[in-house]
Parts: sequence; C-alpha cells; structure tokens
Amino acid sequence: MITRRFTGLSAVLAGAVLLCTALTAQAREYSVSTVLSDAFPWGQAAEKWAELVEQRSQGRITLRVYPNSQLVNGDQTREFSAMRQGLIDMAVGSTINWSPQVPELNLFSLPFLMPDYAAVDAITGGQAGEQIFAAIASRGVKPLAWGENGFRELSNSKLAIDSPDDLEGLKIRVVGSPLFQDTFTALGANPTQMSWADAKPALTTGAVDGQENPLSVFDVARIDQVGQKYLTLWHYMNDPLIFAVNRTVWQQLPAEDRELLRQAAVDAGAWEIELSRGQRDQRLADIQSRGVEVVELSDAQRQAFAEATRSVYDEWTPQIGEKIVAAAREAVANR
Ligand code: X2X
Repeated sequence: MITRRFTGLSAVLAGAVLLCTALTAQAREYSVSTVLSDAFPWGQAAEKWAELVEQRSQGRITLRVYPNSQLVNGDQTREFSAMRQGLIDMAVGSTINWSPQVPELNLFSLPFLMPDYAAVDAITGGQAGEQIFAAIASRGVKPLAWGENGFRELSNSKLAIDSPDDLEGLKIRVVGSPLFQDTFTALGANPTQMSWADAKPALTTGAVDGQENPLSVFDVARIDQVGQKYLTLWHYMNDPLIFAVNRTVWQQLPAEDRELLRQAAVDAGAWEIELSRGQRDQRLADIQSRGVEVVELSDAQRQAFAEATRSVYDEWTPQIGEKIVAAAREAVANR
C-alpha cells in the first residue's frame, strides 16, 4: 500500500518535472511598452528589438510591443512604476516620462546642456550615463541600452519665436517632470502638463498655443495640421530612450538569454539612433514644404534662451545629483 502510494507520488512528481522542462523550452512572451507606435522611430526601436530577439532566440523569446501607452491607460508618466511592479515586463521609454520616479533622469531636461549629438553621446556613453543606469537599477528596473527620441524643438500657432520675450503668456503643453513647468515659467510662458494622448486634441481646440517635441514627432503626427504654423529650432534638450526590463523578469532569465536580450537592445538602440538622426534633414524639408515657418536661432539668440532658463539649474541640480551634473558637464566639455 505504502509502496503503491509512493509510486503514485513519484509519477506525479516526474510529470511535474517534465511539464516544467517543457515550459522552459517553450516560447516565452513578454510585454514591451512604448508611448509612440512604429510610425515613429521610437516605436521602430522597440519593433527592432523584438525582431532581433525573435531571430537570435530562434523564436523562443517573443517581445510583444504595446504602443500608445496602452498598458498604462495613456498615462505615460506611470510607465516606469508599472514596469517596476511587474504589470509591464519591459519598455523602451523616455527619460522625461520616467523622471517622476527617477529624478536623476531630469539631467537630460536641463535646458541647453547638450548643444549637439556629440554632447548627447558623450553623456550617455560616459560616466554620467553609467550613474544614470545605476540610479534606474537602484529603483527596481534593469536598464540595458540607449535609444533616442531626439532634440526637442518648439512650435506654436501664434508667432515666429526668436527670443524669450516672444514666449510671454503663451500656453505651452509640456509633459512629465515639474522641471518643464520651471523652464517655461522662467521664459514667461504658461506651461500646462498633459499626456501625449491629450496633447493633439488640446492643440486642435486651441486650449494650448504650443508644444515641444522632436522633428520626427512633429512630422509623423502632422502637428502642422493642428494649427502649429511656427517652429523654432532651439535644440534646448534631447530626450534619450532607454530599453529596460522589470528586475524579477531579468533575474529569472538564464544568463545566456539575458545577454541575448541586452545585446539585441544595444543593437536596436544604435540602429534607431542612426536612423532617426539620418532622417532629420529630410523631415525638416518636408515640414517646411507644408508651409510651416521655421526659425533657426543664431548662437547669440540661443544664448539668450539659455540665460533666461539658468535658474532651472539651481533648482534641479540638487535633485538630479551634483555628481551626475558635474560628470555630464565634463563629458560635454571634453566631447
Ligand atoms: O509626450 C511627448 O511629448 C513624447 C511623445 O515626446 C514623450 O513621450 C516624451
């Protein structure tokens, strides 16, 4: 009797082990959140990641991309928390949208810190970038690689802007961190924080006069069609993207799958950064050909905006961390 029961138990155990082995070998699927779809370089970065992972794992690992912030009901500032909690497995997210939970990420939103692409690369690829990744890791999410939403330019429906005075009283849609309230308030504008999902309707009805986003977003989302007739190229900040994974999901992956996922993210990010930068001139030409008046600032004009927003550094450097800001400034100076 005892033997029979024991045999029965062994069979059940053996069955369970077999099932587990089968599950491990079976294809696994993970969710990947993005704000923008694959009509934009941002969404294409996530799709590229998924494609490389699918290929390199021979179909064992599937990354399913959920665009338009749908996993957080359109509220992109909740993406990081949802990933940390495991409601989302992975994300390709913007530093702006994650900055409410990771204050160090406000580094990239400091106005006029990064004059060109070389400056962005010097920061992300150097010590400051490492410190930023450590800050993310310390908050329960494993960062893997960088991508890029791009340099954010200013558009509005009222006037050609070439000096801070022109912004006086303009209602500007901003996203994410309170830092943006400070920047636009310092410029005399009237900033309103809202999600990307709400931005286009607000521009359409005239509830706001302007917004700031990279040229790729302005172009693909046809922001010119909602009355944004003026575009100022002030490159006041760049908005890198970060490929990242929930910590538990990461820890449960076998070492070789972690490396596969990380390398695919690095490759997808590098691919997307090159693609996005390479498209910039053509996008600008297309935007202009649709009748948008483009203002290119001289160095002196840009300097006037930088001076007008200097107070943002005093307010935000302590929250970002003196060390990170110093490392970033050094990287930019030595680029
Ligand atoms: O909401 C925006 O402006 C966007 C799409 O650029 C970000 O998610 C930061």
